[in-house]
Amino acid sequence: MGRFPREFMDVVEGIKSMRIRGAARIARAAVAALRDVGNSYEGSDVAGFINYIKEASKLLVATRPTAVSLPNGLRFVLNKLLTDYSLGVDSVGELRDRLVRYCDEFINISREAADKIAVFGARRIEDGDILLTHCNSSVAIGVIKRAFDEGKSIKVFVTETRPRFQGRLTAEALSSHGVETILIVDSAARYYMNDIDKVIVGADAIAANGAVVNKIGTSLIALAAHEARTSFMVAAETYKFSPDTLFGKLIKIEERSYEEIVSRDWLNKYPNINVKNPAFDVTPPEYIDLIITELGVVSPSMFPILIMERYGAIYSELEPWE
Ligand code: RI2
Repeated sequence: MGRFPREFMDVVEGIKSMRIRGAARIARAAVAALRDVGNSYEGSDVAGFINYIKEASKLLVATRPTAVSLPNGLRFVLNKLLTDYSLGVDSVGELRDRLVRYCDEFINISREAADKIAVFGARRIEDGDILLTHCNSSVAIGVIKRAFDEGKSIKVFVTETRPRFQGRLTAEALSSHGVETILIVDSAARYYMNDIDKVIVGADAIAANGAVVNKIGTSLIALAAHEARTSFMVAAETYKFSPDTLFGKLIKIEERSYEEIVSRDWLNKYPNINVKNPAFDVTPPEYIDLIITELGVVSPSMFPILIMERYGAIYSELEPWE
């Protein structure tokens, strides 16, 4: 048996393999796993407990590199816990209780943020709008469902989102909610763009210049929307902000296995073919009209200002799990 319980390692593997996926969901799953692993810690050595939590956090952070919601969720919890520890909270029982409280706090903040974004975002959708969405963003879906629930008659084009077809999940979710849904291949986005009133997508990370990192293909859709003068909206919680980008670091784009695109057998027949599979791309702020956050709706250039005003100097060179 390894250092961590099987249930914990299942979550780590689940995030890596994308059984648990979607930026908001992986942040909540990681924080919940940290809470549970802390709860299962046996022993009374406080330094040992802190070390255990840091090690568990490192494993979670290493699962997927792009969705900054995951490290941000862990930072939220660990910064509070380590402050308590440095201020002299010195029993494992007390630290464990606080860990549980901070984890639950983050999970609630995340859920409430999505609810608020749905309210703010739905106000930007008008009766009769034809929308387009890409991939499977729980937050963008929340906005669309809310607009529908408010009685607006809307129609949604959904891209299938190759190579993993998360768009099918979106089509299932929207159609079973009663929303008129049209599933298209990703490359049909420009073909239909003149019929679309608004594009709405989620985000895995947002940079200090307001650029949005989201599922591969998003930036092509944004380009087509820009050309057609179709409004392009992003629905994202403030914890999708990447603090590293304030200091010139780039958001790492996850490169996934070629086997998500072609089989190993097929590729073995053509040794000169190289397959690339980046999971995300970057949409520049010029192509984004607005970002819907739980604190309100802002232009991409206002997004970092909003973050700094709300959270202050949030950057620290040393990660709490280091
Ligand atoms: P919510 C997903 O990433 C998609 O890129 C989606 O747009 C984004 O996370 C945000 O999703 P993946 O895990 O946080 O499918 O809005 O690679 O649910």
